[in-house]
Amino acid sequence: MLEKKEHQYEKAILVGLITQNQSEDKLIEYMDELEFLAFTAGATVAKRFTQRLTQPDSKTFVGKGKMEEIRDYAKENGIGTVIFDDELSPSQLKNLEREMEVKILDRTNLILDIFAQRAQTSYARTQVELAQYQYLLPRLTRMWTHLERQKGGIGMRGPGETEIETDRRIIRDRITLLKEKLKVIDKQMGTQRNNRGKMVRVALVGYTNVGKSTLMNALSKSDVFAENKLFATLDTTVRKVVIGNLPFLLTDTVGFIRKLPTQLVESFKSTLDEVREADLLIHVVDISHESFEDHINSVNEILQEIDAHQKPMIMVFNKIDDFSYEKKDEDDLTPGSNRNISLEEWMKTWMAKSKFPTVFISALTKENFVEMKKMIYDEVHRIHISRFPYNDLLFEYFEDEEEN
Ligand SMILES: Nc1nc2c(ncn2[C@@H]2O[C@H](COP(=O)(O)OP(=O)(O)OP(=O)(O)O)[C@@H](O)[C@H]2O)c(=O)[nH]1
Ligand SMILES: [Mg+2]
Repeated sequence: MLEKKEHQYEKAILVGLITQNQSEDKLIEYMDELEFLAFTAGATVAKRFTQRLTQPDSKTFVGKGKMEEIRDYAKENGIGTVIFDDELSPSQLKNLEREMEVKILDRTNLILDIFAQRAQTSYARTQVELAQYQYLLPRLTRMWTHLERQKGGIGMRGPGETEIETDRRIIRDRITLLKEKLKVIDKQMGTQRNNRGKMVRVALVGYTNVGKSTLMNALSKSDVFAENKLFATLDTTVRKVVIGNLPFLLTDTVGFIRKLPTQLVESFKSTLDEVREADLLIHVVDISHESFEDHINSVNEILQEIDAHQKPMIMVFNKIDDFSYEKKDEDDLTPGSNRNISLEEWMKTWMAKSKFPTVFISALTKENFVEMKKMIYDEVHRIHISRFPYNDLLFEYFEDEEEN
């Protein structure tokens, strides 16, 4: 395996398109996210290239002139990695590698690489490896002939690097094997979940980096890994939490992202089963992020994809301590942005709009925790008594001394 030393970041160029379906504002936002992904994977961004096209070029994604401009810039500045903000087709990837003679990555590849770096347990590693092979299979023709694979780094970890001569058959066999291995683990996990009995199960869901693990730690007084990078959590943690005297199980799991590679959704089936089988979802949102409403939509889309969109839900808007507001002058005629809306206005809007109980908190300073806990208690209690109708009198809500 190629080890990358800590703090040894590789220099990269980002490339994105302004198209009919993707405005300039959106592109900037997506490129910011791509840069964060690149940083998480271990790259620093030297320059961004953008181009206005009706649609991506079928051969080279960007136009020929733009491609040459990027190639020359990379050459002059000794940059070996170019990252495209979309999934490239196998032929686009092949053409770009041939023409540009640098390592070409796309969004999917980058996310897969982060997952590969972060996978801790053999279970997570198996799931990621399967997703990587599935990504690799249709792209095998590119094979890294002119690109010495010794270069290593992002996108070169995992299956691709072991043997250059790997052929489709070997990969197919490997995929079959991994699928069988996962089936066995899935079964074990299923049994484990069944053994947890009938306790109400609550799952934290949300976009990556919104504060799910931080909230999990705060609620369960446990110590789940949280940090300011994307996909800090890949494995699922389940903790017993008690509010008042009502116990339930709380699950923290992988965060979602716009355009989550389908290979990953498929491979992480069992991880996502935790969400699918939960009785209640706590949808955590980072309200300090300018695109938080897009994030909500992406999460809802993925919930729909895994058939978990009809569950009871609580909306938790997190990071209110970090919310920034830019008041706009009344005679300023430029169009407003999310930043020109105050927290109070957002609260009013979302309280009115949301079909679900909604609360605004800070997992860091624990602001509004009492309110949030009461909300969770009420929902869990409702589910609990529907399951154990005779048990109702056993439970009562009281506030935790610590929080007051
Ligand atoms: N200012 C502020 N920062 C927060 C709050 N909650 C979490 N954070 C920070 O946000 C970052 C991400 O937090 P995590 O808990 O790792 O987020 P996550 O949703 O579990 O992220 P993934 O596992 O990567 O999907 C960390 O740097 C946290 O310290 C909050 O209420 N306020
Ligand atoms: Mg996490």
